[in-house]
Amino acid sequence: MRTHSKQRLFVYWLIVLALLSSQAIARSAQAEDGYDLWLRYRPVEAAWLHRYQNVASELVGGADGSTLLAARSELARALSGLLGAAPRSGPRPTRDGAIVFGTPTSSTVIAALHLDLHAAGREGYLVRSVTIDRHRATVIAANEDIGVLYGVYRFLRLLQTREPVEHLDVMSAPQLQYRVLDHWDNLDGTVERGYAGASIWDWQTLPDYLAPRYTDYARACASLGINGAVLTNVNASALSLTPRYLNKAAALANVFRAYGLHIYLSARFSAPIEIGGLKTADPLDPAVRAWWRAKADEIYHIIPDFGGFLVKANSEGQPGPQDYGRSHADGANMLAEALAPHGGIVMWRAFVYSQEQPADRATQAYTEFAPLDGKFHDHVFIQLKNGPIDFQPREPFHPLFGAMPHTPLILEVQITKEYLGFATHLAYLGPMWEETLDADTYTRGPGTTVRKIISGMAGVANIGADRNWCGSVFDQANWYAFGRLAWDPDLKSDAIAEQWVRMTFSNDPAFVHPVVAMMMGSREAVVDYMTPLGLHHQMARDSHYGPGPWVSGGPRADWTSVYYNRADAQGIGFDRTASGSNAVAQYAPSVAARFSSLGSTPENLLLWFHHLPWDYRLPSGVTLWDELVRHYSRGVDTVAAMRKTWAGLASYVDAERYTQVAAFLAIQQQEAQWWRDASIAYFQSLSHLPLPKGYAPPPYSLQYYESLCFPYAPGNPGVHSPTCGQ
Ligand code: BDP
Repeated sequence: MRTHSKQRLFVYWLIVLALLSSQAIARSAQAEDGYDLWLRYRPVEAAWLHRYQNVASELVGGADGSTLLAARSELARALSGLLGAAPRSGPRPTRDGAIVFGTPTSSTVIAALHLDLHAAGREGYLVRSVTIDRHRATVIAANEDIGVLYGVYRFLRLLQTREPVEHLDVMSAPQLQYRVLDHWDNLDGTVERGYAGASIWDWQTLPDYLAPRYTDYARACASLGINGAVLTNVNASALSLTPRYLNKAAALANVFRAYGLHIYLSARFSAPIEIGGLKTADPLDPAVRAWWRAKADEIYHIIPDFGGFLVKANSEGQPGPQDYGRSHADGANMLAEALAPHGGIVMWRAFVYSQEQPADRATQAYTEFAPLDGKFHDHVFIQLKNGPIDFQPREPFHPLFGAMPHTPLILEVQITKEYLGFATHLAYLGPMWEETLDADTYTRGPGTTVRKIISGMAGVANIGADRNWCGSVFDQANWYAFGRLAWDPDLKSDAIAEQWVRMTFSNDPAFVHPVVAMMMGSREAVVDYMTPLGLHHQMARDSHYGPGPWVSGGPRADWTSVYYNRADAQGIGFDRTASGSNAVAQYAPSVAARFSSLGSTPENLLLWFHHLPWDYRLPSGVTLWDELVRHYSRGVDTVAAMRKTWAGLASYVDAERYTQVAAFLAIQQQEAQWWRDASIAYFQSLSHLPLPKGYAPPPYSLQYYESLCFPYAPGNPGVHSPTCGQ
């Protein structure tokens, strides 16, 4: 009996232990809520532990200055997470495996190495395996402290992605000077085109409360080399330039400074009237000019490293210099003159088009800005969206990239997926941006690619107060890819995806390979089920949620879908050749010739440049109508395959992130089907053609799809009673 009860007790304790440890596992799985982004620093596998411990046993450096302290604290945090214990610290290497970090000025150990840091420039770094006092060490050196911090993140990335680190010699410097996130955040906490909850800037509690999240935001940005953040929406409120809000912005700048992150604000052109009490905002009026100069002085007094202004002027109803008969150059130069004495810049957007203008919307920015080339102040940068319309799933490159050789240009991309399925659709945007960077403008002969022309990249942020920052885990990859490409636009999007997957989920090749493949095909899937073969701007009015190829009427033609698809009983597509709007003429002659001829227009841009009959035969022999149906259906099939891939990977991912991705993929599949069916239903009502064999008809009538209405779709805070179903 007694032995029996002992056994029972033993079994009892075994069960208790099993329960406790399963709870611990559940808890650790729960901890993976996405907050840590790609900076998770989870323990490395046993096989790597010893190797990495041998190169990270001691920290030497980072005694003074907030940036070096940030570098030290990131190293300590990361190494204790990855290797289980924080390395010891000392003034010099005392054993093999020290990490020596700093600048020749901050570190005598580094100064004594006489490293050639010329190529590192102001923000770059060198990570090199060296011998110091007969001890093997890794030096992370730079000319400025911020380069050291960037180098630390590079070194940590090597560990996180399980690269060998014994023989390093990595020199890296950013190719682009401006690497900026544009937040479209409003002072009331809403976010225009935001799908990740409310704004992360809590204006109400600033400047007194500094949420830890602000530091984590800056860490994430610095880990990618992002060096600027525009805090406020391009549809700007003048209030953000009043002392109350400037003090709040200054508090954020104080947090960001250590991480090399400069803040910028969107400037409302009419601010001199709205908050300055002037009668005009005419950029040639001396009182207006004086007001902006005083405003710039005031800002720099409290934010000495302020980056400058981002301006949306005379665009979609925003005020601007044209309200006074002045040009964009007059307006931009006035602001530049106010900022330049302090080193600030103006990022002036070329996203302009006017409803009074009968010309093809795709041509209007070029028409207004190309003649102004060379007329801007040195501190003005013209910011261009990747394509001539508006962040569509696929656009050709913006013709202005090839038309302003005397003006520094910033490429603006949209990280938040306004037109690619919000946060619920898995669409990795790396390939899309790579496509733009790769585009050859031919303006100085072959090889004049967009990446060679630009001075900076701006990304419309997808960040909000959601616990996982971006609304979905896979949308974090787009923040990541933006930052990596802004540092080095030569990077390949598949390599970036692989790094991100390894850091965000797992280094196991059985997980990495299928997930990277899924990501790499995901943007094309969206193009397929939303806007194949060069179609564009086919989404629902205002909210941009779901399909709306039938959208017509309303306040302006260039906000409708029919304006862009031009579909009727005969055919579909926008003729932008010489027989149509002649937008092709805005490109260099060889590019114009390629887009003008049907034979040489890339098939994926066919209907962007050409209006074609439904029965037009593609080189494959398939008719345009059949090919459209095939693309719509292929998009849905790709999403179904992505779902299947993900379902097979559950064992590699914690339950919380796995479940959300799986659920979102299910939503994406439903919505891809909806896009396909609604688009086919509408276009078939015009073409009157049968579906090709084997393709299922839409399950509902066109009237049904047209009647769907979503007044509270996210990301559209300004519109209180959106029109539905038109
Ligand atoms: C469009 C958005 C709108 C923005 C505008 C812009 O729908 O919310 O204000 O771009 O970039 O894509 O200014």
